[in-house]
Amino acid sequence: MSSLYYQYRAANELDASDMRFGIVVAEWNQQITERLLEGALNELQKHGVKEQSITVMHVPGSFELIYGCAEMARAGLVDAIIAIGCVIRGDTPHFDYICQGVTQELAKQNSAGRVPVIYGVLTVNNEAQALERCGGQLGNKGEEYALSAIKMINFARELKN
Ligand code: DLZ
Repeated sequence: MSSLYYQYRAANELDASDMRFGIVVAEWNQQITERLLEGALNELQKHGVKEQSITVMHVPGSFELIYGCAEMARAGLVDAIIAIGCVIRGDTPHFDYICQGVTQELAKQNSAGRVPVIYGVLTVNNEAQALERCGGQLGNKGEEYALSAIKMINFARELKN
């Protein structure tokens, strides 16, 4: 097996005590995004992340996650970024433009390879679907975002070692 083989680790084996995280949170649909943030913070704490190693910044809406994450990466202070937003379908095509814009631009930031950006944007048809995903029947997706961020930092570190 190659020495570059990425080692799979179960969630309970992930130690993130020396990792730094940036979290950019959209204020639109705050009743959802703040719960996702809470889920992410709880999960990071479970894996030993120090409070001072987490930078949380807010932007007005999901569209501004693009600039927020790009600037967070440029600042060079974190090992991974979690973008948290919630876009709820409305009566106009706005939903599609925001979702496409954010998804494509965050994808580009990932392929630029500066730091991994975790896509924590719920794109849902209604508020009920969002509530199910931020602490309801389907759990809190914020926890998954945090785990993905830890795993991506490990991925980058293993490539460098
Ligand atoms: C304008 C708008 C609308 C209609 N819906 C949402 C939404 O469901 N979720 C979200 O995060 N942001 C929404 N926004 C705001 C845009 O993301 C953005 O903040 C504005 O278009 C200003 O650039």
